[in-house]
Amino acid sequence: MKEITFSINNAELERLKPYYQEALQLVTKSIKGKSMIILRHHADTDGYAAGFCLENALVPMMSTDNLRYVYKRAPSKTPFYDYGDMLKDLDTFSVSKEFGRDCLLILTDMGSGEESTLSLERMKAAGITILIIDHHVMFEDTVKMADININPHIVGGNSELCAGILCYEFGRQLTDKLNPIFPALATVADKSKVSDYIKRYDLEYLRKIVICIEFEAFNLRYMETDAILDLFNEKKDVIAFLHKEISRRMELQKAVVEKYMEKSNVNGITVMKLNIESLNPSDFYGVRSVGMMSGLVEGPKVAYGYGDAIVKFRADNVNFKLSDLIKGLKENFPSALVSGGGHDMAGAIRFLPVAKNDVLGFVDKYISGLKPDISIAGRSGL
Ligand SMILES: [Mn+2]
Repeated sequence: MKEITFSINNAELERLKPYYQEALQLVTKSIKGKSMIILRHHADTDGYAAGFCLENALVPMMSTDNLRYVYKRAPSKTPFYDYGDMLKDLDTFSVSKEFGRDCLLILTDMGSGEESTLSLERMKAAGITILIIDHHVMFEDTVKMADININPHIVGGNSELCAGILCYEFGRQLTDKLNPIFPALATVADKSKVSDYIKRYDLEYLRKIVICIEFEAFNLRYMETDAILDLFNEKKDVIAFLHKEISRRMELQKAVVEKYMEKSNVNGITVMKLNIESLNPSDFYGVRSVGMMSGLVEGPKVAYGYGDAIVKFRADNVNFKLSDLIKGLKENFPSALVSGGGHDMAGAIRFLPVAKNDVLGFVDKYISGLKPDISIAGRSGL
């Protein structure tokens, strides 16, 4: 196998080389042996970018008349491996096994958190080989289930090398035909601070495409179609009319958020909160309310939207750490059945509605102990 080279200079990528090496060997061997490969990716811009980079690299290597016998790509609405999705995949794999095929599950931009443990354990027990390419915070018991993990957190890194970047660099080892706009769009969408990929593009142009992708990804939900590729392929006319309408609706939503949020100042931190369940919580514009809220002010801030069973956070310039908050909640209120994750400055916590007051009270207490810290840049905005 030829030597691994990356398109950018990055110390974490360098440290990930042995993991790339191992994963490339696994994938190449699986394709040669006509294994059934299921590729699951998070259904957001970063996840789609990651998924398409892998698909565009892997599929041309598959020599078969019937691609569906050896390959399937599916988006995942959740950043974890949903148990129902897993059962569906397991069913597909069991048919492949009957025809004597080995099976490889690839998860990208998802699958490293605690919520994926059981699904992965079930897959592992069925003898399925698992590769996870992700940048989310890793839960130890979860990542042990995978045969190989490519995750910057393994090598002391953080989440800045998002999945679109990790998979672009992976795909580049196998083909030189990948469009560099994939990692650029992923960088913008995930608010990564890696500047290498976006340099060659106009930032506003990338942002425009990203919001259109997020819109279509949202509406695709569980569907498997390639239509969204039009946007990654920069179809100008589609992007233009989509962006116009999305922007109009966003402005309307922003006005709602601005009117109904509660704003206060805690130790020099702007704290914004909003009852998101009383808005339009499940439509494209509604789910962006917390991001919108956090984008309304500059400086140290915590924005959170709460419902009966969820709190969503966006923090910036403050020593906020979602994993600490979740740990504290679990210790203090085991009966709230708290779960959640994501990134330290942006993510969600789920809990039982019966424990709402306990959880929200603890959240307020946690926030009142925070301090501004401009060295900690978060993922505020949309
Ligand atoms: Mn991501």
